Amino acid sequence: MTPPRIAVLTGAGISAGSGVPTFRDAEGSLWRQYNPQELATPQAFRRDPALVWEFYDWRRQRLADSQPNAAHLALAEMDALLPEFTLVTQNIDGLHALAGSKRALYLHGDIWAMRCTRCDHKERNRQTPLDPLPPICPQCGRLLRPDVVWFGEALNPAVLYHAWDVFEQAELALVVGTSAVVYPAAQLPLLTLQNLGSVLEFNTMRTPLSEAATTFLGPCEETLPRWWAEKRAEWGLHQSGQ
Ligand code: BJW
Ligand code: ZN
Repeated sequence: MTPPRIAVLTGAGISAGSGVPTFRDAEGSLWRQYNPQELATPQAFRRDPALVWEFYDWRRQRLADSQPNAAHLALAEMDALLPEFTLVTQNIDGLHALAGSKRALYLHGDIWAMRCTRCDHKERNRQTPLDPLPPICPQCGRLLRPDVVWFGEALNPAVLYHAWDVFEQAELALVVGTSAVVYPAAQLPLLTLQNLGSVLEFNTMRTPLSEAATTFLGPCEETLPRWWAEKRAEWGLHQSGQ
């Protein structure tokens, strides 16, 4: 049987099994009692750049020791074995790339990248902890900021249009570990449904998408590899490395 054209949307829940706090769970709110949703804004950065940088520096330090889990690895294998497959992630943690996913679209940027608030300087580094903090532009001496997309900021249009296209064309969308409340990402699986494709959701809880999707309730690091192992056999695909 030929595999369908597949689009995948991932969110913070896929990295929960790797020890990375999600945005909207209790642990995600533990950093000095701040709600991460209040720190991930341009207003917060304008008000107190040092505080926002400390938050990102803390997350970078936690991520430096994190490893991809079985859900990231299953998606990397899909990427290698399926002819028509695109992964779109809201995550900035870099764990998909570490798992071996080659063709991912990053909607919300990259925690390991930073850019100048004034000139066109951009850089990528994995230094933890950052020194100096906040980091300064080597080109013009102004503040650098994390190269991520905060609330109220526009996503990279080329990346977003590509993601729209992928979900519009998909016969099957897999939605993994996202609360499906942040737009425009949350709209993507709706495009697949509009075009009569199906949506499978892998989450520990039901979400606003669940009514229109088939939901596999449970940790995605268990449910997704199980689903993939079944489909891989059904579609006659061979496990990578064999
Ligand atoms: C597990 C699990 C396990 C746990 N296994 N599952 C339309 C309607 C309403 C509002 C808007 C709209 N359009 C735009 C907006 C405003 C806003 C928005 O969506 N607000 C909503 C909250 C209402 N959107 C924006 O502002 C966006 N920008 C925009 O639209 O700009 C317009 C514009 C155009 C032109 C010029 C200017 C502007 C930008 C959104 C950027 C979001 N950025 C963040 C921060 C990124 C950097 C960082 O990481 O620090 O992205 S916010 C945060 O939310 C982060 C995440 O990527 C994103 C999504 O969160 P996610 O991944 O879903 O995580 P959680 O924690 O919410 O959920 C985890 C899930 O996992 C849960 O469901 C758990 O149950 C589950 N789970 N363990 C499986 N083991
Ligand atoms: Zn600069």
